[in-house]
Amino acid sequence: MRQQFTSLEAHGFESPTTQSAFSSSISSSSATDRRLKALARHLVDASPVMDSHSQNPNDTVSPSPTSSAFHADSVFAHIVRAPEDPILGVTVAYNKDPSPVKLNLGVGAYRTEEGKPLVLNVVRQAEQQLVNDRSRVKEYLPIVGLAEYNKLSAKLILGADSPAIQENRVTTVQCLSGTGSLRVGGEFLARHYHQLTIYIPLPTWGNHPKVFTLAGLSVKTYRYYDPATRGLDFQGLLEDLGSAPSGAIVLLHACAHNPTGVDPTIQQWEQIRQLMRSKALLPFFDSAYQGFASGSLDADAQPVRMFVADGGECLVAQSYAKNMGLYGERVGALSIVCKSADVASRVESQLKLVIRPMYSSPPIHGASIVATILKDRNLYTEWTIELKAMADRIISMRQQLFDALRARGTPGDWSHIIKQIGMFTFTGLNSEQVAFMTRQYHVYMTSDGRISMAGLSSRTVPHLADAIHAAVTSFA
Ligand code: PLA
Repeated sequence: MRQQFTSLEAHGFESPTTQSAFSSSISSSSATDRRLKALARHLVDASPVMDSHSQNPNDTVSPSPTSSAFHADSVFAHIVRAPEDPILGVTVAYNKDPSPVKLNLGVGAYRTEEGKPLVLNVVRQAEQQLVNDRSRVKEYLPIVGLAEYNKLSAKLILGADSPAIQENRVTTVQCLSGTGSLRVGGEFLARHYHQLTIYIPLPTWGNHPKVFTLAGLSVKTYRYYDPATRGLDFQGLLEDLGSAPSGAIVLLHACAHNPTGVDPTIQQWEQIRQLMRSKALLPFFDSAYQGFASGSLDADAQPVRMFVADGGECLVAQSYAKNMGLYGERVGALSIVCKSADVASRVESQLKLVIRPMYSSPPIHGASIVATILKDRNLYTEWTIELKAMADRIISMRQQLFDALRARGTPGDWSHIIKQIGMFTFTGLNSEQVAFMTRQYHVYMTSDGRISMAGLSSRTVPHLADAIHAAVTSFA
């Protein structure tokens, strides 16, 4: 299988040469060595976009505390400027733009029809309850987080009637949102699992390769998206997973694949499951959008539940950033489904050794909000209604953008906008067209052509459609 790294490179990941040279040079080293080497390479690779400390021959200003001469003997003088993050850097650029028509469709953050961030009503209610409860204190949580939250989170993703939960063979630890859950899971696997290769879809969320490389795993890709059909490359996926070494870890997006918005059908998931189990590939689900794909928490958890129902083992990283709008609270969970309660409890004891030196224990506030909502029947029901409303608004944005492009007679088939699932549309626009849209129309999005539909509103759809139309007709 040929590895394809182009899109990973676009996300600031390493080139194929450095990747393979790196992989072979570290194949025999320990997990700690791997991590240190990965870190070293990561830092060296950061391309020097612009060295602010470089000597400028035209600089006529005399040395001052901010001039280069003054800094020449800094112990950090050799440090090169790192590039901005490919996703979060879009917001940095957006914030600097004074244009009144600017539009941020980079990061996947939900906005209302008025273009404002949304705090869910249920979250406000839960916070009020927490504030009113004078018995609540701010003591440290245990290393694994809030016990009640962990139980409820496992139930949410695996289902209330999950045999794995009833048999006590799931260990769940509260982590720092989805990213932290992936990182803790990655580090645990690097220390204790016999296969150090993780296969991630091509393309995938730009942070995946970085998280897993720094956790000490070797990252490889499997084919996922076919630009020609703008759909799933199912054959390619089966071939690549079919030729992966037995026991390899496979990262799967539970639903609403980022950035493509393309998910396997349930029948395809079943085939993936059979193939993976027959080769003992270890599933690591990233569930960052439960409820955002279909509007139903249960429907979106279906792929994960299929893998748990067969009695096999898997890992699941959950995030409440999007589905509860708790982005900045950093609330997530890592669950590891094991074969027995005994194994699960030993796994948990080792997870604690991963977490303690990393951040000791997780924060209390966000997890308390989630637990308050999940355990209260009324709040829970209200949450599902608010969640469905967010999912529906995103779906209506898809239709409106599609209609607007149709109305403009924009060349091309834009039906993928209404077919794709979740927060993002993978438009197919190239980096040149994206740069043009940002320059001329102040539309901010990632250079791979992904737009966050959740950042769009009825008011801004015409502006985006104008920008896309101009980009497509100017750069065929
Ligand atoms: N996994 C996937 C697939 C994601 O898309 C994201 C977030 C995460 C995990 C991590 O989210 P969390 O740590 O906040 O829970 N992706 C966003 C934001 C929404 C980002 O890049 O950090 C995105 O715009 O792609």
